[in-house]
Amino acid sequence: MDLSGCRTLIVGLGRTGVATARFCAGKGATVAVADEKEAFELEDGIAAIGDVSVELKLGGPGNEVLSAVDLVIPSPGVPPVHHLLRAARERGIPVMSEIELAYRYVKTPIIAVTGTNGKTTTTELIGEFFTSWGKKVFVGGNIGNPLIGIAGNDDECEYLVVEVSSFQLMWIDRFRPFISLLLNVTPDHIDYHGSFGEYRRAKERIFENQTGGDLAILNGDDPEIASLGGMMTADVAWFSSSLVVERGMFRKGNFLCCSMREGTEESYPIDAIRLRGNHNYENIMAAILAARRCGCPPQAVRRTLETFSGLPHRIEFVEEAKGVEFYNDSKGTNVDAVIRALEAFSKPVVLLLGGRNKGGDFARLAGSLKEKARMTVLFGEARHDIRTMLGDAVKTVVVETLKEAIDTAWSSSRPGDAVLLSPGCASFDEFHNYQERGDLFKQTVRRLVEGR
Ligand code: UMA
Repeated sequence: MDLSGCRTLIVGLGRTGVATARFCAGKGATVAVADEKEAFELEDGIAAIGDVSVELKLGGPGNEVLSAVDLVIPSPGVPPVHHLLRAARERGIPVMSEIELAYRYVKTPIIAVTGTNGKTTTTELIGEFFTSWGKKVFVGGNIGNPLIGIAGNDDECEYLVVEVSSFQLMWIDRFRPFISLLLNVTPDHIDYHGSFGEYRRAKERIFENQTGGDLAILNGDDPEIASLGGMMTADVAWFSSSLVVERGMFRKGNFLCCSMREGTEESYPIDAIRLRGNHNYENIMAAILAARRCGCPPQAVRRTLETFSGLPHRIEFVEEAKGVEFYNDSKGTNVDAVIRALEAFSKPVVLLLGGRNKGGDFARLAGSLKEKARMTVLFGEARHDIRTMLGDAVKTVVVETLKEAIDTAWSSSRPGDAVLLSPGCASFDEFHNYQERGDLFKQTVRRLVEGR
């Protein structure tokens, strides 16, 4: 693809927009960036653009900005119904996501991971397997460092391991990972996609350009994903925590077993794995399948599993005080993530839930709450809606902010409890992102504990 002289319009000046603008300008394109925010709200983005020649169209420009444009590149957070994207399609102007553009320039094989939950852990774990094997890898994508940042400079990498979101997959055309992983699909981002069906269809696009010799790694426990198996053009490997699978990985007692190579026994004892929880064993099996397909030796896999302790903001242990343990799962931004987090606990949980709802059905939590939670503390914009959806499933206290929720949880908890922030909602009502929310949780808990 030749961008030289191409008149590009990038929509959104966040991390993706900045990296894409710099890339396109470097390839000789004429670059404009549109954003609904004003300059004073975009200081970081404008500073990161630096001295690269970019025309800024800020404050929510109208469709006139499309008048001399050859290519539109939306940031992931820009919904498909956005007026600029609609108008571009009506005018026949190509719309392409950043991962599609990056794909046109990379030479290194791509391993792409998607799913509603677990994609960051799985992506990082695959990266760790390769590092332990002594390979040079790029690990990025939706994690925070966009793929476009390495595009054209990937000569030294042996693999590119990227987390991809439904938002990014919406706008692909030829994007073809040589290994694609779909971990699970449960309702999320309905506000963006319009329906669960559309969200699923976007996720499934990760396989659409794969051919024989490529590998699709699928969750055998998810009936909807399982039904995709017969439609794949790529080779298929399965992972399952409930079934024995012929080609893939499965859980047998205290072992994760691999049945990829006929006649060989390959298993990984769960006792030697640092990560905990069934959801993590699923992520691990999917990651092992990807790494082993590339030839990563079992010794490198085992070494990594013994030390890899997970990521910040994913069921992250924070502190223990007066017999109460505090866990930060700020990345748990949908109902299914909360259910998975609760599954990881055997002690009574005081659950902090709330923020900005993305269309989640919190009534689905009732069963898990009855089984696992002593009480819930609801906070943020969605607190009253969640209260209504939960009914009387569990004892509930409603407060306004996350800080108040932490105070309430601390004063209501008993020795032997776990206080868990797994909000099931986006953070944007109170914070810039889930990291900021998780950091505030950790700081506040540590202060409380110091002042005990
Ligand atoms: N904007 C508009 N109009 C809109 C929407 C947004 O102008 O209608 C502007 C905003 O004013 C802002 C910019 O677009 O200035 C933000 O763009 P963005 O929301 O796409 O954010 P980025 O900073 O580019 O971050 C994106 C991903 N964000 C989303 O998918 C919402 C980041 O994933 C990703 O790490 C980053 O690219 C690098 O690839 C975050 C995320 O929450 C972590 N992802 C979701 C998830 O994991 O569930 C999908």
